[in-house]
Amino acid sequence: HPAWLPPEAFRSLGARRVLLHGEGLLVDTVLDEVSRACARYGGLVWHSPSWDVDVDLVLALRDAAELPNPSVEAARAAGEAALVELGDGETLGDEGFVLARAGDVTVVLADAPAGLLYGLFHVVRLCAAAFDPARPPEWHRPALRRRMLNHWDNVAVHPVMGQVERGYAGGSIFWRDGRSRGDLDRVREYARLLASCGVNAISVNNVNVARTEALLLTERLGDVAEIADVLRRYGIRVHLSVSFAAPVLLGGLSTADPLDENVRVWWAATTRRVYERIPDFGGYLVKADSEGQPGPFTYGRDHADGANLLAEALAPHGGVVHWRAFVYNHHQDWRDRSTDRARAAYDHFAPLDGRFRTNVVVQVKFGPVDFQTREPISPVLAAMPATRLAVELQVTQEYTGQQRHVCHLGPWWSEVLSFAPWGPGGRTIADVVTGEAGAGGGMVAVANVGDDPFWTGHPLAQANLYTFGRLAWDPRRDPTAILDEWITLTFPPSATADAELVRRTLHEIMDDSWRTYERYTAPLGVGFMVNPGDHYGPGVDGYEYTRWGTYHFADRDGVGVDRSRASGTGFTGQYPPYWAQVYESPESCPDELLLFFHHVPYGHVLHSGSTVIQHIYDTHFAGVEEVTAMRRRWQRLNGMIDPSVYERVAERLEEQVRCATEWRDQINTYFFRKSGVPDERGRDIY
Ligand code: BDP
Repeated sequence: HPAWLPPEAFRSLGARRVLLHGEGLLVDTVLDEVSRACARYGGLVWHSPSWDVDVDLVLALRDAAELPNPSVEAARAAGEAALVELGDGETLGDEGFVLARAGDVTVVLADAPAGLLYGLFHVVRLCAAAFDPARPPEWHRPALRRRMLNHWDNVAVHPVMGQVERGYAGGSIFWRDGRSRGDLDRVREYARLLASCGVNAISVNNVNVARTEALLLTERLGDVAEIADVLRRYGIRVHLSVSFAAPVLLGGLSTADPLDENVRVWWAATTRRVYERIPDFGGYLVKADSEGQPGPFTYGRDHADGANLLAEALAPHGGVVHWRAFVYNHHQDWRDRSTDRARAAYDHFAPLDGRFRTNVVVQVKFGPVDFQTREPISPVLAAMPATRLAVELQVTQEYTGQQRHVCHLGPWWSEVLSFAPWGPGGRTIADVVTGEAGAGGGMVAVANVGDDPFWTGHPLAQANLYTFGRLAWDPRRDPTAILDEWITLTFPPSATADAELVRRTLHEIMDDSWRTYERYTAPLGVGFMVNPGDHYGPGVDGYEYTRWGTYHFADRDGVGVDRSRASGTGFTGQYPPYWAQVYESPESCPDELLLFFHHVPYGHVLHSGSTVIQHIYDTHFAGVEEVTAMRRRWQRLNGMIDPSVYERVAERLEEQVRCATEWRDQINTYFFRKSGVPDERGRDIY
């Protein structure tokens, strides 16, 4: 299964003499990794030897016993000194490590085994640079404690959604026919990939919990425990999506009311049994009162009551509940312009700030609507300073090309994370999720992996998974630098490849691919315009007269959703004053979000100087040209990389060109027919 971390990525490490010092499950994992690399490339590895050995790399726990080995002790002392110098009073924590040079030796020191594992993967990423005598010391520690993926995997195939809801990479790697697949090798490989980019938590079943999935909490807990045993070896904890109605569904109670004593007792007992089987179980993930899932509203309770019920059951065991803020009315009347789906999460959750227990993390989609290619940042993230908030991203490309299109999402996520909701120069979303502003709750993303031979359908979509992990480790990192790491790890130099050409070509194709995707799809932040149901390809009026609350309001005069306070839904008022004001008027609203916030005439002049209608035409023509260039560039790599990867990407680029052309033509024609305004440049619009 081609992925980053092929054996060749370990070439530099595998040729060394390595000493590993410490005990524990994750230390054994490190030993296993290093041994395999050394067996392949001729290096040697010692685990806590009692005699003196000559080494190039030391990976050691700081509190491991002293060794009768002067060069190792010297390396350890150098690592300690570097730590004092760099650490500035900070500690390495459970997952951090320091990397330093001592004479001819590179040393990685950590306080806990997970730190050694992350340190090992860091050495792999650095390749030969890890052994550069001039390399200054460095230390690393994740900015976020929990870096989590949510799998929307159904245990059995769902009649409409298939096995993996919004999955574009085949079936589940965990489940088949209502049971665990039993193929734990694949899960182990996956865990390894995730650990190498820093992910340390996964929920293994869909947030839409049908009865078969609900059973994982009780009858089928053994299946979950098996998966947990594998993930644990790579420092990953397992979490479960649970049904709020579980006491009724599974426990035979007549109610799931969060304030009912029997319900509380049921959750406490059920949760205790989970921890008996899985002592390091992470916790629950809940989608409640949303798109048909049960929730506290049924009993006249609010979402703090609901979340606190589960949090109370988890607290004695150190577990957390991730409670999703994706709550809205999906039976809206499209004729009623006074309601606005964008307002829903804030309206439901902001008033509850301060009422959630400390082991509740409110998990907020990055935008107010639903994972669109472009949306403003959810105002909920700035409205709940006393609540632990996690931002939820979507690695699976539901609205961004479904892993048939190249769409590298790193730059988009970085924009989300660096957004300053209280105004430029102020605290950012990265600060909110790390806890530097507010209570801090982490980063979560919907996974994009399945049992496809390339893991993610489109081999280049693996970069999104890798990038998510690395941004969750450090939300302030440059996404292009992360992409560069992924390229180097995935396509290490080989006899047949010009590594530099491969690298350059992939950057040319991927760096700007999210913006390219934006150019040929729904314009200026208006969103949707996708085919209803499967959400793939253009569906210009697909959602316009439906109950889902996602409209563009295009008519003969103009397009866009008026969300201003002055004349619209008032959504702009959910932002802190700076952005409330910027978004309020079409004059100050950024171009890329104009149609999200305003209904404007087609002749409205953007900050770019173009009119809305001409912008639509220009970007749609440009988008298709860019995709055609991607396809041409990819052809350069024929013969240089794994032929199966080459072919798969080539085939998907064909589809991307086809689909982008369809988008261009339908969007351009739609707006031409609505507006009657011809393209200034006289290109073909039908
Ligand atoms: C929407 C998806 C739907 C998910 C929902 C969610 O279309 O399949 O169940 O998000 O986040 O985008 O729960």
